[in-house]
Amino acid sequence: MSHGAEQILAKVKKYVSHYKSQQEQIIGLLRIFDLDNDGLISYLELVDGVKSLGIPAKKNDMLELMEHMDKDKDGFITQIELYKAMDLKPMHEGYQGTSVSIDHVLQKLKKGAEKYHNIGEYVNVLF
Ligand SMILES: [Ca+2]
Ligand SMILES: [Ca+2]
Repeated sequence: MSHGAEQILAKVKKYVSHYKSQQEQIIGLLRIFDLDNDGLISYLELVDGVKSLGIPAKKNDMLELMEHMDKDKDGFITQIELYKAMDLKPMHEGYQGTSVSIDHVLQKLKKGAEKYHNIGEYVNVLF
């Protein structure tokens, strides 16, 4: 990324850095940028958002920033792409993954336990 595009991104990051959680930062960004509320940030929304924050930006830098943020090049910045661009980890992904897998394991344990006659036999299967 060019220096200009990096500067714009750094200023956007700084603008939301007062939010406590990463999720709030992303929601804050969507409030600024996602003007039509479809959950995606288009190039025009990105340009308008940067303007509305009073960040001076050249067209080339904006195009480069869009290129950088729109990882799959579909013309829109999704929330996941936003997390990546802001160097944030999508917490909900990891969180859901963990809770789902624990549930899954518990379910498996319950189902499995019925099949075996004693705990020793069951533990042998598990480990
Ligand atoms: Ca939008
Ligand atoms: Ca995209």
